[in-house]
Amino acid sequence: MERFNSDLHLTTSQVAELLSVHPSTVKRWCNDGDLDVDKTDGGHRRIHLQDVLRLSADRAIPTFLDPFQPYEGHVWTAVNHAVDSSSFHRVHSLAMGWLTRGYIERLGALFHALGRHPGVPFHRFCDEGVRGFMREVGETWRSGRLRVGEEHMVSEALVEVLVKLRAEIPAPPAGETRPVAIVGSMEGDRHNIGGLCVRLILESHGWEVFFLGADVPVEDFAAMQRTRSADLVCVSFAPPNTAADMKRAIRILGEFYQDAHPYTLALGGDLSESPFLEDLEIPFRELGLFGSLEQFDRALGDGLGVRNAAIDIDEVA
Ligand code: B12
Repeated sequence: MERFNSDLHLTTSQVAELLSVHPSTVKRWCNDGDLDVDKTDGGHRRIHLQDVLRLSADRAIPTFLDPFQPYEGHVWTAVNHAVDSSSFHRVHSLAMGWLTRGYIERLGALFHALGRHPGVPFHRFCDEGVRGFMREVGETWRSGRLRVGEEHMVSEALVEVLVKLRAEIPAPPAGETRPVAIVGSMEGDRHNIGGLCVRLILESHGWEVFFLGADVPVEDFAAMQRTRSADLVCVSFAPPNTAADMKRAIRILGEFYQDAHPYTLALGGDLSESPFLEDLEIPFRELGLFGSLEQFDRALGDGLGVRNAAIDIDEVA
């Protein structure tokens, strides 16, 4: 039977990625005896995480696990599980444990590490990592096992993580004309983390975003669209708002719509049902309803909201 089923035995390429070095450097360290190495039944090298961390400490090579001492092993397995098995279950239970014990800085560091991990696309980080965890937080709060203060604390920590991740988005080339979007949460809705996720994904696609935050009067979306000549307006919804509130927003924005200032309207969030739109006037250039950032990311890649998205036929061919 294979001995190396432990999550803590790394392949040479995993070690290389963790230490930001070339795999051939790791092989040399193994051959020179700088790293203890074991072999699988099939003859492949396996290196224990603790040995990698010892080497990284000896040679002052930073890794994303540094802030988690002495829980590096837990974080390594949780993050790898999210990358390889597409399950954030371990990340969520680790984070929930830290939240209930008050290790909020560590929780923030975990989400920050996950949000910038090259193996986790940003839309998955938001849809499954952040939203999945916040649903658990909401349920735990509702059942009385989490205090309101703790729920506020974790919301603030995640806002901070998103702000940090935003600062790491590469700046667009100077002088480039960028498409413009207005992003905010529906009137009466104090939830703003979903809107922040939308802001970041747009900025990482090169958009200029005017972020209005939570609880924005519907007419203000229309007014800001006009003053900023925005190509896209994104409105975020969360319960206790309902599909009827979404429909109301579409109706009001439709009444304010001017053909001289065309734009695409994107609505999204965590509502249990979609609005019934058959009886509505839809004057917008396009209207998109999104249940996840994954769908939105795909639509942005397909040119959603970009005015006169010119397709260069030669380039496509
Ligand atoms: C954090 C939180 C709060 C915080 C918000 C802090 C903040 N800075 O945002 C505060 C304390 C303010 C709050 C207040 C309230 N909350 Co609250 N809250 C939550 C909680 C725990 C997490 C929400 C969250 O941030 N999720 C994470 C984000 C990333 O997820 P998301 O918003 O769904 O966004 C994702 C997608 O939907 C999508 N998306 C979102 N918007 C858009 C827009 C576009 C254009 C696109 C493309 C995509 C998109 O992208 C995101 C990434 O996947 C939820 C639990 C839950 N199940 O969601 C309860 C929850 C939503 N709240 C609830 C309640 C009851 C309330 C209050 C009424 C409590 C009270 N008595 O005061 C108030 C309502 C205030 C109001 N008028 O809005 C209930 C709603 C129940 C219901 N069905 O009515 C929930 C479900 C908790 C529960 N289990 O009971 N809340």
